[in-house]
Amino acid sequence: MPTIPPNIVVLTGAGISKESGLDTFRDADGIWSQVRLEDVATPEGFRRDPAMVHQFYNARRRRLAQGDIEPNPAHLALARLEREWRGEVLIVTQNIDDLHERAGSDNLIHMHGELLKVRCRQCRKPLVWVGDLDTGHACPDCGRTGSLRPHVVWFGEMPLAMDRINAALRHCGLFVSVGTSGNVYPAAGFVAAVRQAGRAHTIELNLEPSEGASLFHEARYGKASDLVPAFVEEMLSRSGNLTPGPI
Ligand code: BV8
Repeated sequence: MPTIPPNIVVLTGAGISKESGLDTFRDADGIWSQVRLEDVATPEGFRRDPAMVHQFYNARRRRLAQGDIEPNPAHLALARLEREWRGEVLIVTQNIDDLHERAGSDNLIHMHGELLKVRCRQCRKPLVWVGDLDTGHACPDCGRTGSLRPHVVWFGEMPLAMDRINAALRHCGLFVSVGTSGNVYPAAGFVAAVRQAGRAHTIELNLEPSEGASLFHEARYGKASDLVPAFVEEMLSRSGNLTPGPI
């Protein structure tokens, strides 16, 4: 009876995009050391000063569009794992950049939304938007002016596709966390949910121990662009006898 390879869920955070040139949030030079979360990543902040919030996301959209921002070997390795693994590989990313897509990943959920999309608060439809956004723009669908906002999940808002994510966590045989500090819920609670389901091996690949490090069966510390390609190579080289367990 051939071993059925387990389904894999990979949670990624800002750390996987750091070596592509994008800032993380909580590193010493991170985004939250430059602006207050309450001012730019909450509905209250947007209501208080929409122009400031648009400026914050416009700057990040412009940065992402710059030629030096490319998927790094970690993004590329996860896309390879999705292509070559015989079970399902689902990436759940907290990131709003498009580097997983540009690396070739298809089975991907942006649980905190996407920087290159906006949505109308009236007709709620997400729209691709690559340039600057401001309060003077009208919704291309309903025509209302000033009703467009970044298609991003702010603090106090429900992350996207949670039913699909929770089902995948319950049924996976391997949960991998890459480049996240484990500070933001519900993503930070995923490893506990997987452990509670009692089926999966869990591994953390990060620059340093996350807040939830003690909950993982296994951990490797270093740069994502080193750790992730090596991990994927090991997984694919042992694809014949796959059981969730120490890699
Ligand atoms: C919600 C917006 C409920 C987009 C973001 C308990 C349960 C549920 C909720 C809560 C709870 N406790 C508190 C809450 C509320 C809150 C929360 O978690 N607060 C925290 C601060 C305590 N959560 C929420 O509000 C969430 N919503 O729960 O809704 C609800 C229920 C019903 C109805 C309505 C609502 C929404 C959370 C989403 C908020 N939006 N971003 C944007 O602007 O980008 S969160 C923000 O943090 C980003 O999305 C980011 O991805 C995320 C997590 O950060 P990380 O990705 O981990 O980045 P960080 O910098 O922290 O860490 C980077 C790591 O990488 C580090 O460990 C570093 O060492 C490592 N690293 C660095 N370089 C490398 C590296 N690793 C490898 N290689 C390298 N080279």
